[in-house]
Amino acid sequence: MDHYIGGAFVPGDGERFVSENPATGKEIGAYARGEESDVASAVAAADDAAGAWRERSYTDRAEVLWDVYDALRERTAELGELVSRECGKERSEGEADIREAAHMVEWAAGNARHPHGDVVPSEIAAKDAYMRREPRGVVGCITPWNFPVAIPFWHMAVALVEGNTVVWKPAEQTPACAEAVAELLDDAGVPDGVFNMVQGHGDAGAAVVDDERVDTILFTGSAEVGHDIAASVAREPGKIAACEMGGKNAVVVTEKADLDLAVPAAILSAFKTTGQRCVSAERLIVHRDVYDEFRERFVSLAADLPVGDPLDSETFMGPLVEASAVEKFHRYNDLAREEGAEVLVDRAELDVAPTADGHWVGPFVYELEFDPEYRCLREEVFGPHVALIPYEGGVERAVEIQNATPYGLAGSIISDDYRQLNYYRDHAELGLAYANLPCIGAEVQLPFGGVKRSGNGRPSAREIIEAVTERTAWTVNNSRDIALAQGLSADVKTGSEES
Ligand code: UN1
Repeated sequence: MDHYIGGAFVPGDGERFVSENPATGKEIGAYARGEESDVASAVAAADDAAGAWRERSYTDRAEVLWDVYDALRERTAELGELVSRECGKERSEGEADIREAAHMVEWAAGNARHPHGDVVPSEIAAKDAYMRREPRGVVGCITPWNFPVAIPFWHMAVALVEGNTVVWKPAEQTPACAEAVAELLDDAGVPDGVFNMVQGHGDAGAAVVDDERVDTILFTGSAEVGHDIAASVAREPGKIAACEMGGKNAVVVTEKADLDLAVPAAILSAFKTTGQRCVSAERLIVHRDVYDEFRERFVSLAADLPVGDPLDSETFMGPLVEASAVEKFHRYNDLAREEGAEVLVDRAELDVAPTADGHWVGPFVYELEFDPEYRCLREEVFGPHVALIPYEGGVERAVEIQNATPYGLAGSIISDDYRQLNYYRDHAELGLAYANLPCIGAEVQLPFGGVKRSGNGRPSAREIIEAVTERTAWTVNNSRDIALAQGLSADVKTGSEES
């Protein structure tokens, strides 16, 4: 079935689109493209359900999610396999997607028994001052294909527990995963209209963004789309958007790095998920003193990483998600060559493709002296395309190179020197920073998002609460007299007739 609206799976009458396994080209399912009218029905259902849902207690709302949590835990292997089949991530990553979803649901539902808001002192002893959170209303969630179960729950779990109703437009590459998520919420007994899902493409997402009954937009995806959303939301008074977008992330390897740690950290950062995480590293900034050894070890691993069937336990990298991703990857590899790269590993066209119809590519690794003008060092490719950039001098220079992109999502420094770590901590422009680790693998209890072109707001975990709630500042007087703050006189002066 296509969409999930008002508590029921409903067929759409829009043009149909097909989801294909990126490793085999085989069809997984066909779904109706959501149209403006489908989005309008979903928003109407969410709007109707909002009043009753917000009246329930936090723990009551969380109850629905605990059933989802149990199902995610029980069905990790099965749902993880669906993720691997539909988006091409290797098996452990497919399962990690489900685990991350379960962690987010656990965090959000557990929150129902944690303090919400703050009690603050008042200037006046007889006054109580505190903040209360209220749901914003209808939350529109627009999510990417690369974490097709985890990221929807980043958005929706918190939004629902906080008392909002949801209209979700999943990625067009992963409709089968979206349907599985909708089934989980349906099985858990989410009340009709509280959760709605409309399959489809960017036009359906735009209809969610533009609907005036939608109060908050949560978006994780590309910078182009995120900036359009932020711009259109800014024109609508009262509506807000939290967007988390791409990156041109880097791992810095200083002359004080332990290369036994640096090399695997760089491999994982660049090639896990075939480079298709928003936090994947496409730049390795390596001190000249350790450069030759690092390059040799990195290149020999990259040249040999097993690329193949995501469901085969020997596989490190699955395919890219779709043909346009392969085309973009080749385009940026060509651009790197044009900009003067010395190519160190080129497995872009694999010698033996694991299947005839998959979107197969292998690692593309090159060396390039830093120049802030090079587009291949500034723009996101979203694939296994990585530059080795040697640097000389102190960690200050490495950080200058790290910051020389319009993005500021994730980054990592590999160093045993605490002064270098501290300099990086204080000067690298990042939303997610790592020391002696890959720059992937954030946990849900941390805020997730970036600075600069990478995002405004953090559409995940703790920080989502800010986007899906209003805070009402309450001041309550416990006296029969009125005393005002700032020494303001509370005297009500009498009229001038007597004088
Ligand atoms: C993304 O790449 O879009 O930090 C999200 C990580 C994961 C989430 C990645 N927990 O790598």
